[in-house]
Amino acid sequence: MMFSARLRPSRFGLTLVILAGVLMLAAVACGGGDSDDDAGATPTNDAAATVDNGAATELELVAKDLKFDKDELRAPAGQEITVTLDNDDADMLHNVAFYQSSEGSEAIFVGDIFTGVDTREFTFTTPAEPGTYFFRCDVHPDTMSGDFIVE
Ligand SMILES: [Cu+2]
Repeated sequence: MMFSARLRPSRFGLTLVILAGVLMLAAVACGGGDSDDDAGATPTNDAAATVDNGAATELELVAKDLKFDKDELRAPAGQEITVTLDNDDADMLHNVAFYQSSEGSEAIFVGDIFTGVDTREFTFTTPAEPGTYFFRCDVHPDTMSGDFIVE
């Protein structure tokens, strides 16, 4: 009885030591794995990012006097693009939203509606399929819209 009473705490202690050891090993392994991944992946990612940035499409759209300054926006298919909306209408709400068609039912990307004068930048991925899509201001869809041409 006394023997087992002595054994249990020591076994428990041993278990703790083993657990601690396993956790430390896991932490070291994870840390090592992460830094290995970083070391291996960083140059590749940077190279890819540089190439992407070089070809990155940045579209700029100005909303003024309840009109967009463009009725056509062009972008490459299946790529992340940046769209800047410059809302030049003081105290007026505008946004820019991209849809599959002029029905405006299937959204590709919907930008926040915000009050002018202000500017917002959005990033989204264009459709993989080239074609003529649609963009509009959701607040003024009748007067502010255009073709979103994906090539
Ligand atoms: Cu608007």
